[in-house]
Amino acid sequence: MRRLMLAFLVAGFSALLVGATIGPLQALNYGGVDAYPALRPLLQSYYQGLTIHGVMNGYVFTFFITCGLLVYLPARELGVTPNLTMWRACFAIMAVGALCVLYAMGDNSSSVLWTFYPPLKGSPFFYIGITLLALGSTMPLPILMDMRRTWRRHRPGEITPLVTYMSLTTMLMWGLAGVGVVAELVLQLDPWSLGLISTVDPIINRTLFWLTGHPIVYFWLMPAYVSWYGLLSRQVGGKLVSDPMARITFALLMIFSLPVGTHHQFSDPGFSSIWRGILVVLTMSVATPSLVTAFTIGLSLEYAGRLRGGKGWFGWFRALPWGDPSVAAQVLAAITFILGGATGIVNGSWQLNAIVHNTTFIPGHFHVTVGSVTAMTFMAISFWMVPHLTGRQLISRRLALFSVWVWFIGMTIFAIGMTWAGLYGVPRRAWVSALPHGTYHALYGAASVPLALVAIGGVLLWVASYSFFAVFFGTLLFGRHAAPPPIPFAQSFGGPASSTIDSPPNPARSASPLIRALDHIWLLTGITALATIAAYIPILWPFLHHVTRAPGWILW
Ligand code: HAS
Ligand code: HEM
Ligand code: CU
Repeated sequence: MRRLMLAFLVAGFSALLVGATIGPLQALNYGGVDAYPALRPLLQSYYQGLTIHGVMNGYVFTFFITCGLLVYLPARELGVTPNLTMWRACFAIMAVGALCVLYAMGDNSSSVLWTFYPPLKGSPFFYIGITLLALGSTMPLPILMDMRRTWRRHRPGEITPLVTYMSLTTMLMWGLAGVGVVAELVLQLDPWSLGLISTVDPIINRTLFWLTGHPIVYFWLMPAYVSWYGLLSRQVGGKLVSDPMARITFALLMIFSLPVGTHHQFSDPGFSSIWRGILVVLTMSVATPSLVTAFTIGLSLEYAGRLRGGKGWFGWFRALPWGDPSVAAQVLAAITFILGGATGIVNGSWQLNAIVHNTTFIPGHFHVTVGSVTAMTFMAISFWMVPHLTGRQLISRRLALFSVWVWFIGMTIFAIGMTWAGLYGVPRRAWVSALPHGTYHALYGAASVPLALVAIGGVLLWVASYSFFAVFFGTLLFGRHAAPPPIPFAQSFGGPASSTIDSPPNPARSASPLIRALDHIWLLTGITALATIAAYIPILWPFLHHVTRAPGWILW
């Protein structure tokens, strides 16, 4: 089990190594530096690089880490062995998928970006690879259900332990969400790329993509929350201040993630403005559990800081164990999410969306969500998990600390630059540095300060990521042997004491009726499915009655 978990970690971070090598080139592009001519024949175009960056970071890195973590942690929490054959199959299917997409992106046949909007047309290897990645990434769901069933047989009537509950709701959400992109791929893009059908409908496919493409951002976020709620409070020396709040957060994230996908399509034609208004309300609803998280995690940190002797308004914050790179990474990640959340709320407000859509404001937003919260929390996890799995000590805590601080500073400068430049109308996904010098300045001169920040942030991120990889791979290869640390499962107020399969019975004493109701995962599944159907029928209906038939385009 440990070796398999380690394989997931190594595969995930290897993908990040590729993605994080390319990212700064894109930041330099916005700063007016065109590195791409020098990179031929490795990369033929900016868009080939951008596709590799988005796919490796957004799909391969996140999927591998999450599919490892959300099986390993519950297995340890419950004291139940997961179905190892299925877990291995999950790894193998995703690995084959990742190799297929790498091949398709590498031979410059599929520069379709991470959203692969048709009518842009890539090679069959690309779409089949993504199909495998998507299917593989849902496999932890049956593994988790099976482990929970075994655990329940031994502990009838008890409430699911917290980490398992959070992992299960995450995977259930993702299993339901996957229907959109799998339908898009299996019914349209796979047969289209294989030449079995000649045209596809771009708008229906975009809608199916975002049915999965919005929930994917919570599939990136929720595993980080698993660590914040389930482990961080222990790592800082305190307790989670509310177990029920964690459960409510996950249940709400599960229910609200799916119906809001079309907030990525405010600028698309063809569906009613009433629905656009409803989407704004739904989007604000999906932000609510994160606001709850801000308070619950904030208070848990404060509680620990005061236990450690912190006094006054901010003393608790300084008293946190900042010398622990895993803690520093997660708290710094949480701070960046304040900007990430605020920009998300701007995006979700229909009228403001019209100003920021398709500008660099959007990548600005998501690098202080997935690029910081998810990436830094996963790094944080690796800092205790690699020693836990291998029995090797981190080669350097100082370098680990350095890497997360520089990542934090670099990502913040980068994101401020991107969001600010976006307000000047600088487009995203644009190879602006290839423009003649005068044209670049004529078009984007007004945004020169923010664009310089983007480039500076990018360079800092190179330093940060290579420092991190030195620690990660260095520890795997050269770390000194030491006793492996245990998993820092947190205790919490207001929840059932967590219980492994063989610990003494633990009657679910204090669980409120609400928490008991939330433990009925089929109820949550039903509500989510109904809300999603209700949200999507009125949007898809007009599209299905005005089908367009587009042949493929290859623009690179
Ligand atoms: Fe987003 C576009 C709306 C969250 C990722 N988003 C994107 C894209 C990505 C992405 C990748 O409505 C672009 C896709 C593409 O390529 O086109 N997003 C939101 C909203 C939220 C949100 C309302 N996004 C995320 C997360 C992501 C992510 C999370 C990845 C992990 N987003 C949008 C919209 C668009 C969009 C529109 C489409 C834009 C367009 O036009 O294309 C919310 O969930 C955010 C809620 C978050 C909060 C913050 C809570 C703060 C916390 C930290 C507390 C701090 C502590 C530290 C505890 C309300 C939890 C204590 C220390 C102290 C010092 C106090
Ligand atoms: C896009 C830079 C890390 C996910 C971009 C863009 C830039 C960038 C400048 C926008 C390109 C454009 O719109 O033309 C960086 C830098 C990083 C980094 C400097 C530091 C190493 C990450 C991480 C993730 C990520 C860690 C996710 C885990 C994405 C995605 C896109 C993107 C999904 C969208 C690609 C698209 O528009 O098709 N990145 N990034 N990036 N980045 Fe990053
Ligand atoms: Cu979204």
